[in-house]
Amino acid sequence: MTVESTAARTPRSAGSGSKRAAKTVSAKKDSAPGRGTPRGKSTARGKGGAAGSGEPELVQLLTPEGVRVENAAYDSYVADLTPDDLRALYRDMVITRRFDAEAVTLQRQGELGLWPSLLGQEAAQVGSGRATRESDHVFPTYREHGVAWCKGVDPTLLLGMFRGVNNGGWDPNTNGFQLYTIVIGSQTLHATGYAMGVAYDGADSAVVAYLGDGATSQGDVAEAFTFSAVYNAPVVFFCQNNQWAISEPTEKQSRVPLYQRAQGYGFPGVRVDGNDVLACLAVTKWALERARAGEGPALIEAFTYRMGAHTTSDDPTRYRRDEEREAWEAKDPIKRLRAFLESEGHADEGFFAELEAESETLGKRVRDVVRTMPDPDAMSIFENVYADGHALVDEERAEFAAYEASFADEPVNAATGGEAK
Ligand SMILES: Cc1ncc(C[n+]2csc(CCOP(=O)(O)OP(=O)(O)O)c2C)c(N)n1
Ligand SMILES: [Mg+2]
Repeated sequence: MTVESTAARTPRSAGSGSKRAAKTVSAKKDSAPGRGTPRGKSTARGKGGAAGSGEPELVQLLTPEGVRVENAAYDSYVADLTPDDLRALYRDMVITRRFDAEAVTLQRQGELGLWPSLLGQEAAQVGSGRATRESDHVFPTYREHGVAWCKGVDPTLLLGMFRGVNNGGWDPNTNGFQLYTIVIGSQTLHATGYAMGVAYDGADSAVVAYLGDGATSQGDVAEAFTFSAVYNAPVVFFCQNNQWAISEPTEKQSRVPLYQRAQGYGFPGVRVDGNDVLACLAVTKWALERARAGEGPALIEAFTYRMGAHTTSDDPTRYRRDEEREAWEAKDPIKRLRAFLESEGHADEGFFAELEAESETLGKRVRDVVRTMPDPDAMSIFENVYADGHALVDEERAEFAAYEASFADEPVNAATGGEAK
């Protein structure tokens, strides 16, 4: 298979009178750097380009300043977005960011043991999440709070695991959103196996496996790429390259841009502006459509930035510079969509004020729910280990029950408030 550059980022002066909600800026035809169309072709393709020009091109539909730019290959995937749809994408990102900030604060107050913030990655998650259909199945890492939101998982359910009161907190089958996975890269294999099953069933759905830049160094990911390619599995690997794997920068993980890895496995790879919600939506729709059409896997590298710490246990000031963060602040995903909505007259002050109030209400709900989460029954750890019973689990359950029961006879010390000594 060949990889061809199809980048077609072609700005010119703003047009007017477009019927589309998302007005575009287009360039003279002959200045378009790319070619080809993503629709219905099985050709491996990507944004290779950039011979001698440093960073490769990425698919971008909305500049950091909020100007819509034309992209011949991907425009059609967002052409039907109405002003309502655009406001909904904005709402998703704002709500997601507000929820995330609340979780960070709750961790700081001792209500959660740990929290991996998604700050800065809202567009990558909302764009890709909204590209999925209800029947599509998602395999997240531990940071996909925005995708969970898009799949309809109640945000408060995400917090139980980080409070240590359950091992996941939601049923993966209810919303097509698997449990969070901490073992880096392992979910790409789960997703591939699931996608192979989807193909065997002949189901009209696809699978999205989320992974980080660091995860691409895992053997599991290499195996997932191999299996998905040879089995032509309907899985989209959505890699959020947030530039860091804890304190390890991407350049120490790969000699080539990550999306180019796909070429060696025989499927297309595309780098997209991960802070551009429209571009993430368009590229993921493209990849999901071809997966559902039996054209196999694709790798999307969403080029973005982790604005916060790796988790609340991490201090990024020890390994990265303020200037780097500041440069990415100028590319903020929420600010750029707001600028676009305002310049197009798609949203007024009333909309933003209402959204602010809605976010505050969610914040309060999250606080209330977390603080009143009941402690789990000690024996519940044995539930959901296997779908059916298992002799070893039964044995361990009995052993633990006996251990717990051994405390029953211990004398209670009234002076310590009833605590046994
Ligand atoms: C198999 C495995 N090795 C190491 C770790 C420790 N670890 C937790 S997060 C992380 C970095 C992951 O980076 P990346 O894939 O870029 O995802 P990000 O956290 O940036 O979203 C590592 C090494 C782990 N959880 N699992
Ligand atoms: Mg990373």
